[in-house]
Amino acid sequence: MKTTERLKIAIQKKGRLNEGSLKLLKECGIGFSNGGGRLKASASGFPLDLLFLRDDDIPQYVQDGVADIGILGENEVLEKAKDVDIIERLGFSKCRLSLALPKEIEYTGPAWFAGKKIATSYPKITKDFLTENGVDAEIEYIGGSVEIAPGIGLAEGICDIVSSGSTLFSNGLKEVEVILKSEAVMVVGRDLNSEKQALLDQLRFRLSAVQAAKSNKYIMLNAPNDKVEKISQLLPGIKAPTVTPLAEAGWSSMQSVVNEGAFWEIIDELKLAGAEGILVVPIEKMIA
Ligand code: PRT
Ligand code: ZN
Repeated sequence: MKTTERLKIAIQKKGRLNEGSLKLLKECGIGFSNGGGRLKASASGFPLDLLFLRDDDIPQYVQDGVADIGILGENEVLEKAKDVDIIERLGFSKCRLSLALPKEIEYTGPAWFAGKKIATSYPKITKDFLTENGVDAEIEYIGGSVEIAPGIGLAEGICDIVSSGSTLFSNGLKEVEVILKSEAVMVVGRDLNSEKQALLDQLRFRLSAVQAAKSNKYIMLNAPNDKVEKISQLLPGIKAPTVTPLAEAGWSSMQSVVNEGAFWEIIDELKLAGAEGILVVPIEKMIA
């Protein structure tokens, strides 16, 4: 289909999501040049315009149609609760949103927070969690450096993003409840026209090829001919493995695709079955 439309994607201007978002687009064959920290850029390799925004603003802009799609943390999508749908989980910027307390406190479960004050930049998600657990606590919104709140007497506990846990640790806090496991996601507004929808489908096709490639590896190995059948059963692949004769009589080369997780489970079995010279290499794109 010929189209004059261009899809508009909002990504974080600077911060933890910026690099991962641009890398993912690049892996989808989409490049751009952004001289001088502009707000907007036109991509090459796909009819796409990029808008560089604060992540907090992305749900609103996508809801209003200023951008058609956006990449941001799931935590921010749920907190802002705008009219947008999550259509892809992108697997980077993984973190969790957790409740934390001074480490010396004995935590007894969500009821501990009843009548207490919790400092957070995520008042909605925190409130929803408390409501679900039937706990009535006071929420104190603060925009940043939430981890210092208990130390300065602003609140008894906090609800904040945790990644390695070192920020909590160095502030004498411990994580007591994980409210949300978050990662970067792609969101879409509710009314794309059909041309933009078709572009989005193409972009998602590229994304799925990139994501599939990341979770699979290409495996090559040598095997005695009489072991080929047994080894074939161990290698799931997209279809059956490719088997070609080696220059050495009685031996074959076998090639297949394996899920990265499954690879470590079958490696011992492959060796036991007689596989030698096993090579595992990354796949750049995978279309099943
Ligand atoms: O300027 P803008 O508003 O766009 O950026 P921002 O400052 O709001 O966001 P930014 O760039 O800090 O984070 C963007 C998104 O990255 C978040 O919404 C999360 O989805 C995700 N993310 C992943 C994180 C972290 N990891 C993270 N570690 N966001 C924040 N942190 C902070 C956290 O707030 C805490 O202070 O890092 C500290 C904890 O890290 P650890 O490793 O010490 O546990
Ligand atoms: Zn932000």
